[in-house]
Amino acid sequence: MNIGLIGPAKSGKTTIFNALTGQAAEVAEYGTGKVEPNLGVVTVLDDRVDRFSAMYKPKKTIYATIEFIDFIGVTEGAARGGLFSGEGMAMMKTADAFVTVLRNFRSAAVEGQFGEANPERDMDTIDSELLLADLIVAERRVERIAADHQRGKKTPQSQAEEKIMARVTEALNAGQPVRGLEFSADEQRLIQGYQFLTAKPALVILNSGEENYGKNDALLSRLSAKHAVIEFAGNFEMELASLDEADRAGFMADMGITESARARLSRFAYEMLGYISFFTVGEDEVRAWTIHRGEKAVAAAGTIHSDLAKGFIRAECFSAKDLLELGSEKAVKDKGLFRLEGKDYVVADGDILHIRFSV
Ligand SMILES: Nc1nc2c(ncn2[C@@H]2O[C@H](COP(=O)(O)OP(=O)(O)O)[C@@H](O)[C@H]2O)c(=O)[nH]1
Ligand SMILES: [Mg+2]
Repeated sequence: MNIGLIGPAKSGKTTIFNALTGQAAEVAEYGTGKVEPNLGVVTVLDDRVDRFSAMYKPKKTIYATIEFIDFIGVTEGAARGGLFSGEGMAMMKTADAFVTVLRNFRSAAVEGQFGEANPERDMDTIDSELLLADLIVAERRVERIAADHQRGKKTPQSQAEEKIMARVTEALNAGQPVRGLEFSADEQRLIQGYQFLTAKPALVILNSGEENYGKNDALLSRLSAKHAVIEFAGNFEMELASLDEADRAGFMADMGITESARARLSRFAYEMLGYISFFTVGEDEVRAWTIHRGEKAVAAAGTIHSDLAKGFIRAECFSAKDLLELGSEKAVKDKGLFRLEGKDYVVADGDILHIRFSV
C-alpha cells in the first residue's frame, strides 16, 4: 500500500511523516524550496505475524508494509500553476490513496505567514485544487477527442471515451470527485489510465497541537461529513517516535494516546481503504499480504506471484484465529477446520492460504 501525504504549506506533513516513519526529514517553519518528496516505508504491526513466527520459527518473517510519500504543499492556485503535472506528481499519481494533513495547532511563525489555523477552509482549498487538476486533464482530453472526431477519426473507443469524459467533466464542474461516479467494468478500465486525483480514496489527518489535542469533537465531526478523519498531535508524536520504548509509554499516557501514530494510521488506512491481510506460513517464511476486501483466492494468489494465479488449482485455507486458538496446524486439521477453496472463494481477513498450482 502506498499513501501520499498532501496538505497546505506548513500543515505538518513532514512532521507527521517523521512520526509515522521514525525518520528525521527536515521540518521547517519557513519554505525550504525543497521539492523532491520524502519517501518512507513502515512495517504494519500485526501481532498475528509475531505469533505465527514464534510458532513456525521461520527463516524469514515479513510484515506488510505501507509506503509514505511526503509531498510538497498544495496551496490555492496549485492546479493552474501546474503543480500536479511535474515529476513529483507522477509519483503521487501512483499512490493508492491520499491523506490530507490539516493544520490545527498554534505556531506564531506559521501564523505569521499563513494566518490562523482554519482546517475546514484548508480542506475546501485542497478539495477544489484536486478537482481543478482533474478538470484540466479531462477538458484537455475532451478537446482532443472533439478535434479527432472533426477530422473524421472516430472509433468506438473514442466515442466511449467521449461519453465518459463528458460525465467526468460534468461531475467535476459540480464539485463532485471522480470516486463518487459509478462505472461499468469497461469504463473503469478506460478511466484508470487517467489516474484522476479525485478518483483515489481520500483520508484526513487533523494535526492538532499539544494544547488542543483531544478537544476537537465538533470539528472532527464536521470534517467527517466529507472524508474519513483521524486526529494526531503531530509534533508530539514525532518526538515520541524518537524516544525509547520505556519513556514513550509515560508520555503517551499523559497525552491520552493509547497507540503509536504508526499503529493507529495503519489500522485507520486498512479499515477506511477496505484492505485486509492474509498470511502464508511455513518453516521458510511467515508473511503478511495485503489485498482489497472482497478479492478472490485467485487474486490473492496473484499478489504472491503471477504464476500462482495463472496455474491456480486450489487454495488450502484455514484461519489465523483457529491456528492461534488451537496452537498448531495439526490441531486445526484434526478439528476439521482445514478447507480447500476454489478460485472464486472470497478471502477473509486473517485467512492463511497455501496455493496449489501448476504451470
Ligand atoms: N506546535 C506544533 N507545531 C507543529 C506541529 N506540526 C508541525 N508543526 C510546526 O509547523 C511547521 C511546519 O511543519 P512541517 O512538518 O515542516 O510542515 P509541512 O510544510 O506541511 O511539511 C514546523 O515549524 C513544525 O515544527 C504540531 O503538531 N504542533
Ligand atoms: Mg514538508
